[in-house]
Amino acid sequence: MNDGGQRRYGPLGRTLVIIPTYNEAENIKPIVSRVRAAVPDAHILVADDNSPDGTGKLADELAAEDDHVHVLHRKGKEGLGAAYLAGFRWGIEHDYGVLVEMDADGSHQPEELPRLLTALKGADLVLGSRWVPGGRVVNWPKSREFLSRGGSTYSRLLLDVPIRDVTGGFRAFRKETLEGLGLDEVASQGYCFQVDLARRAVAAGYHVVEVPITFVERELGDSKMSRDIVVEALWRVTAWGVGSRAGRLLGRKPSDERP
Ligand SMILES: Nc1nc2c(ncn2[C@@H]2O[C@H](COP(=O)(O)OP(=O)(O)O)[C@@H](O)[C@H]2O)c(=O)[nH]1
Ligand SMILES: [Mg+2]
Repeated sequence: MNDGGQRRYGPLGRTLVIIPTYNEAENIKPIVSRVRAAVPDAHILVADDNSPDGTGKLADELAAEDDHVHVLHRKGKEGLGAAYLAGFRWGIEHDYGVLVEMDADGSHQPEELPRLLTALKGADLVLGSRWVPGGRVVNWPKSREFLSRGGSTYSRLLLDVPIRDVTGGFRAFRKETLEGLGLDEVASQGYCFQVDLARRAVAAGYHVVEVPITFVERELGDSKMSRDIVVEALWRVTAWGVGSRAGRLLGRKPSDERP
């Protein structure tokens, strides 16, 4: 993370809020209307993995009556990461200047989006953060808070990323930032997708800013968090950390040996 102090940032361009969905039938209409009210100029892309509960069809109904709403129908459940990658590609192709990640379940409050977008005027990437001063979580079981804080701390230390909330999923990217992250090589499927993008942004020297948010646990529908997702995150983060440390050690060797 550089300080960004010397940089001049271009205008933001049009905003696309990408909302990945899998079985969010109770949540999709309320969340779309909250986004429309909070950021009326922004467009929304629902990236639905053929939800068995008909979320995709509900999204189609919203799109039919509102030209700011779009739907990307995907063939089946392939994880959050794959849905976002497809959404980013769609957004870049359609020439949006800002791409936002946001959950469908109300945990990320659309009313906080204007603050993220304001911060993006002086940054390459803005992260909504639960774990900076002013950030908080509401109604989260202690076990989830422990997992999230632990995952962030482990990732921060192992990957040397100076970010307090590395796993969060309420984020605003400039298009150019996404284009510089090497998205074609991203293999992460579940929530470690977020860690992967954060570490790539830091490694590429982008100016990353954390903005405090209030994360509210969902009231309707079920979490898709699973043991497999945690296991994937743990092994990938560990492999990245060990790999980059080993690389640095090997990289340093020739100069160490120089007389
Ligand atoms: N398209 C798609 N969306 C997903 C998938 N898994 C989770 N999501 C969505 O990602 C967001 C976050 O998931 P959620 O279950 O709320 O996770 P939690 O907040 O960590 O418990 C929600 O909008 C989900 O519907 C998936 O495999 N495909
Ligand atoms: Mg959630």
